[in-house]
Amino acid sequence: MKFTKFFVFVLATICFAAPAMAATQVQLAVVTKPGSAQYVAAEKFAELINKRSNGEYNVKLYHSGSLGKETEILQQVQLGAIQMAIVTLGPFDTFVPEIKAVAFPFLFKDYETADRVLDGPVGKEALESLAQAGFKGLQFSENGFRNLSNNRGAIHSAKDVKGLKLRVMQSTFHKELWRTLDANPTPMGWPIYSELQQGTIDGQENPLWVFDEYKLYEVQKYLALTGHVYSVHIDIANLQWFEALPKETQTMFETAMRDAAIYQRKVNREKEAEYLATLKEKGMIIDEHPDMKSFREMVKPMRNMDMYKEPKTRVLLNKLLDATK
Ligand code: EAX
Repeated sequence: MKFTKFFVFVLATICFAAPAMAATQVQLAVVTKPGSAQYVAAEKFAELINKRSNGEYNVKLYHSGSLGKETEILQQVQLGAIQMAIVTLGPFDTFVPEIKAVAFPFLFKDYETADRVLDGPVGKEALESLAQAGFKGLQFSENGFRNLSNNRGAIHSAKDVKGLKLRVMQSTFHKELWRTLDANPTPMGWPIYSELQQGTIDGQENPLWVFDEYKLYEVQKYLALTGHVYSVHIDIANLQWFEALPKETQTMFETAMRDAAIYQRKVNREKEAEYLATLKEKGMIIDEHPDMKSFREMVKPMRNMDMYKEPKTRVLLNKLLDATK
């Protein structure tokens, strides 16, 4: 009797504990902190994978810069030191030049157009272009429309940007964009609170959630709702690692990331009005209707710049421009 009980106990331990013990860990990094847009997508993805794989896979999240800036995170995924990441598009363009086409200024007029194009065949093609740098592009999730803030003075039209010491992402495109607008752009990783506080830079540009989550209203006075670039995050895996997974696991990862992105975009959009209200309440001086015609005019020559002449970039940009019509 005693023996039988022991036997049942051992058997139960093996049956129930073994799958948990055997869980394969997947490391996923974001540069931002819990509560951020990247983290909301990452957390949802982890939850879905843990559930849908019945504990066979366990997604471990790294955040708050614990694995470095976004460029360093990309390098680690590239090397296979970690398997996955959710990274802002900006820093990708030093790895895959043509991906910058997706950030082309004023490309998407609204969220619906962004979803339609990025979830469609052209978006798929853009994701596939990441393979040349060793990335499996799984999905686009959302950072949001970027808005310009600064401490120097109110910015209503493009001419007010002249000489502004502006932090930009570590991105070829973003630097060029702000040069075209006559600002004085300095590429830096994230976060940038202390640089803004110390006045090393006058301004920066980011979606509204960033101002709230990172308390930028404490160190930035003027905000103009320029929405100049629809900023995405790209949800990636190390290509070699991903391709070595069983087919059905690959599908599970793809589907979970798609579902996580759809969920995260919805959350981001639903909260936008609330974010804006908070920034007003915190005393930021907000121009809700800057003269966007002046910005559009000034960035018009960009599409003929050298960086868009590279054939692959040109092709992708033209496809994107076509698809947004
Ligand atoms: O996602 O570096 C940036 O400006 C990003 O937009 C920021 O990490 C928030």
